[in-house]
This record gives sequence, C-alpha cells and structure tokens, in this order.
Amino acid sequence: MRSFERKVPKLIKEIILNREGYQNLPQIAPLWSAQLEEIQHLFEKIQAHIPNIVYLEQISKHFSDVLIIGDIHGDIMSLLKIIEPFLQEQVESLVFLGDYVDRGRYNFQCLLLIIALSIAWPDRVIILRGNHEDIDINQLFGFYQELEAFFPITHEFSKVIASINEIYNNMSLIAITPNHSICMHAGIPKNITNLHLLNYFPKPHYNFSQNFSNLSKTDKDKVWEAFVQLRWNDPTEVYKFPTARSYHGYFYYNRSEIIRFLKENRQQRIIKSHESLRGGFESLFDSMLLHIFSTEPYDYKIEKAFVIHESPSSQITLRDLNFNQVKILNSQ
Ligand SMILES: [Mn+2]
Repeated sequence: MRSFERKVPKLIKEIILNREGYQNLPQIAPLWSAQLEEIQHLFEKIQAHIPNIVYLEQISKHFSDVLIIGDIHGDIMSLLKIIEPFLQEQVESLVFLGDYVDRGRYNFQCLLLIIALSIAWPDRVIILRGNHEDIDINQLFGFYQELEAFFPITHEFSKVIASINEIYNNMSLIAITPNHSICMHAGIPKNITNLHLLNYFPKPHYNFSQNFSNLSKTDKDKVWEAFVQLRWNDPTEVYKFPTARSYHGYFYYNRSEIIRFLKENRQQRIIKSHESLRGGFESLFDSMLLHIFSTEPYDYKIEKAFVIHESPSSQITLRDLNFNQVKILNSQ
C-alpha cells in the first residue's frame, strides 16, 4: 500500500483505507455536513495552488507515469479496481477526466473517494471537472436525490449542497501531460483555440467575472462559453460544419479544428471521455483524439471499460480496469 507522504487528517485516511466498505451504504451515513465541510476546506486549500490549466510536470515529476481515467458515474466497483494499481505503487499518478457522479448507484462514495485521494496525494492526483460536476445537472440525473436520502434534515442537506458546489468550483478544467496529451472532459471549445485565454478564468469558477477586468466583452463571453463547452462538446468525422450542434446540444468539432488546436497549443493529442455512445475506447483522427470511458456496464452501451497509461518511456498503453495491457496506442 502506498504510504501517506505527509500528515493526512484521520477522516481522509479513513475514507481511503476503508474504501472497500463503501459498497455498503450505511457505513457512510454517519458522515455529517461538518465533516464534509472539513473535506471541502482541505480540498480548496490544495486547489488554490493548482490552476485551471494544469501542466502536470509543473506539479511534480510523478506525472511522467500517469493513469488517465474517464467517466465513473457512481460506479464504485470500477473505481475501486482502477485506483488499486496506484495504491499498490504500480503507477505513480492519476488524472481523472470528470463525471464522477450521476446515473450510478454510489455517486457520493465515488466523489468522496476521489476527493480524498487528491487531498492525500496532491502531487500525484489531479481531478478535472466534467459536465456532471454541476448541481443543476445532478438534479436531473440522480446524485441530488441520493444526497437527499443521505441527509434528510433540511439544514444539513443545504450545507452539503453548498460544500459540494464549492468542491466542483475548485476542480481544474484541463491537464497537459509531459507526453503532450491534452486531457479534458469533452473537447475543444468553439471560440477559443489558444488555451492561455482560460488563465483569465481562475478558480473558484464562480468568481470568474470578478477577475475579468482586463478582457473585452467579446473575450469574456468566449471564456465563459469555453468553460461550458470544454465539458460538453463532441468530436465528429461526419459533419463538416463546425457550427453543427452535437446530440448534447452543444457543438461538434472536426478534424481541421483538432489540428489547429493541437498546433496552437503545441501538443500532440487530445484524451477525453464524455461519450458513452462511443463505447469504452475509440481512437479517432489518426490517433490525434483518444476517447475512453471507465465505467462498466453502462446503459448497456459500454461492455468493457478502459483507462490510458502514459509511462516515462512515452509509451501510451490502453489498459483494462485491472491494469492489464490491452493495446499499445503509439509506436515508440
Ligand atoms: Mn460527460
């Protein structure tokens, strides 16, 4: 078991060490809003040093050996499998691409466990914000109702919602690996090709308008749209029109936009999640875009789920949730 490298609060240790018990709902019930608030503050303190666009090698050297993880959606069994090689020191670091909650049966447990990992190992675990890290979306897809059942007392429940909202607002949007992969939940925003503009959008996310004094109205709108579209847009090889709406109601991006985006940001590929319709894995646009989904089974669309492993030798490997090698994705 990987040791805690620094002093970690008992609560965080308990969540990680008792993780197997998370399959049993009652074990988590004694967690009060005050404890969740403590977790929120620990998370905020760490995230204050991590920008929206994270160049991972600036965080630590551990990210040269990284496991990249797609949508989890409350699937605690998949999550427990995925994090085991990290806890057993078979891989040095983790990047989560978002969508930890909604649709599944153990949303709260998944979110807590992922947050606990990032607090215990801030130099090794980065968690990005997906489109489901949003209280409004949670009201439509199950997490909100799950929390209501956990916290039946009204004033407790409203504190819990406030804490979870703060946690969401402190997640990053993009992580760039030492191996030149741009990791994000969904894709390229329609109006922003240079990611540096997003540095005007600091964390916590709700504060964005207060930090915009140097930007024109047009650029402000672009940055706000990018905040949404990074977590919603989908790639297409079919539609030629970059303004076409995806089935999520946001925008498609195509081959030429991917080429331009990678060139402008001096990176080699996009690694994203978000689309269950594409199954557990798909390589698109001559491997310039790799899609993974890391929960199984899911709406009967995902038969098998995957994660991506980037190693210090620059090899990119598709692995199953038990860390078995499925396929080498780049030739070195
Ligand atoms: Mn999504």
